[in-house]
Order: sequence, then C-alpha cells, then structure tokens
Amino acid sequence: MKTILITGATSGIGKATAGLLATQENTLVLCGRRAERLQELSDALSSKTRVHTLCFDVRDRNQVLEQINSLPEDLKQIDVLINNAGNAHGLDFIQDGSLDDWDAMMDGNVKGLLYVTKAVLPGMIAARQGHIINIGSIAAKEVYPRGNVYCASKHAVDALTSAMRQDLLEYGIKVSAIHPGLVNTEFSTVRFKGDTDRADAVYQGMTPLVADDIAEIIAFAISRPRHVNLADLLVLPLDQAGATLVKRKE
Ligand code: NDP
Ligand code: 8X3
Repeated sequence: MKTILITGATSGIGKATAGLLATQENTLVLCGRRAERLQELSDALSSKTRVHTLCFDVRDRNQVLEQINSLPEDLKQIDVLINNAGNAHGLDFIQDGSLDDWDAMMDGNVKGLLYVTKAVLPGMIAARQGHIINIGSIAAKEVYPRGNVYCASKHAVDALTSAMRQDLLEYGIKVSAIHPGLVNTEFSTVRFKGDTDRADAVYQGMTPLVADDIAEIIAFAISRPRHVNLADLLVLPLDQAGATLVKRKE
C-alpha cells in the first residue's frame, strides 16, 4: 500500500491517474484548487480506497506548506509524488504575450512544482525512499512558435527533473519525467481561456492521446521494481511526430 500525492487531480491527466491508482491498493492525497471537484472525486473514489483531499494553489508557497504539513500523521509519509498540476495560458508571439499569462505559467508550472516537492521531500529523505514523477511535455523537449513561455516552463521542469535525480541519488529517491504530446483534456480550453471552438481545433482531424493513456503509463512507472527508474519518457499519439508536426485528415 503506497501513499500517493497527485497535484492537479481535479481534471485531465491527474484525475484519470487518481481513478486508476485508486483501484490498485494505494492511499491517495488528491490536490487542486476547485474544492467542489475534489469533493466529487473523494465521493467517487472513497468506496475503492482511502482518499484525502487538499485544496490549494501551487503558486502560493504558504498554502502549499500549510496544506501538506496538515496531513494526518499516518499520511505524512508520501511514497510517490506526482507533480502534474500545470497549464498553458495563451498562445501568443513573444512580443504580444500577457504578463499575467507568463506569471501563471512560470509560477504554476515551475515554482509550484518546486514548492510541492520541497514540502514532500523531508519525509522521503528521512525514509531514504520515494518516487517523484514530474509531468513535463513535448514542450519540454522542443519549442514551437508562440509556445515561448509555456515551453520555457516545461524546459525548466525537464532541467529540474535531471537536477533532482542527481541531488537525490544518495537518498534512494527515484525521479522520473513523463512528457506527453497532445492529450485531449481541459488543457486547450484553459490555454484559450474558455474558447472551446479554438480548443477543439487543436485535436481536429487527428487522434490525440486521452488522459487514461498517460494515467496507465504513470501507473506502470510506479509499479516498476525498486531498482528500475523510467527516467525520461516522451509519449506521443501516432498522429504526432513533433510539437507542430501533426498528421490530420482533410
Ligand atoms: P487540465 O487542464 O485538464 O488539468 C490541469 C490540472 O492542474 C487541474 O487539475 C488543475 O486543477 C491543476 N492546476 C492548474 N493550475 C494549478 C494551480 N495554480 N494550483 C493548483 N492546481 C493547478 O490539463 P492536463 O490534465 O492536460 O494537464 C496536466 C499536466 O499535463 C500539466 O502539467 C500540463 O502542462 C501537462 N501536459 C498536458 C498536455 C496536454 O496536451 N493536455 C501535454 C503535455 C503535458 P484546479 O484548476 O482545480 O486547480
Ligand atoms: C502540451 C502539449 O504541444 O500544446 O504540453 O505544448 S503542447
């Protein structure tokens, strides 16, 4: 029985991962900002396993530390941390970008991941075991036009994943990154600020990944024997060969 903390569990990849891991004898700590969605998740999954929810914004370092430190004694020791919370905000040329969008991406995708990791790490270091899985992106490996700050934030996640793996080597802590290509979640709706037509166009004429595809890979990574680390994995739909190289039907 592992205790697994998932950020961004209220939607998309995080929610699918929670649903799958709940069926595999894990205790779940599910995090997000939308309290009503956390309650719905807890109601849906509590018949399968023990679920504890934490409502916080990963950008707020005080909230992150307070909430994670507020865990009941028997849940304080996190075995697996899935740093999944994140989004893109906007798709603009660098000269047209919004400072608020830039802050949201750098503060959420990079600093938020750091704050959560900082809060969870002392227990892993003391136990000399643990597994951190960072959800990167194909945008961590390539930049694409108008992706600028989102790509920079995910390149930072990629760099931090390698850095964590080096710094935590001595403590027996696994650090993995899973980098998805196009996954049909609420991601594009958030990026385009609720414009669902524009969001739907991202996946038009091609078959994207779905959240369950990534959830299965996360569960596989967690299930490897202790000596095996899936360190860095790019996962693409068949119809995608690069950030902007997508085969679409007419
Ligand atoms: P969704 O928009 O469906 O889910 C994003 C999740 O992150 C939500 O649960 C949201 O919860 C949470 N979140 C976002 N910002 C914050 C914040 N400031 N504080 C706390 N939680 C936050 O998108 P996905 O499931 O697709 O995205 C999950 C991860 O996968 C992200 O890191 C994304 O960059 C990455 N990714 C997605 C791809 C895709 O094509 N969909 C491809 C590659 C990577 P709430 O709003 O309740 O706080
Ligand atoms: C999400 C995939 O291609 O929009 O990380 O950057 S992409």
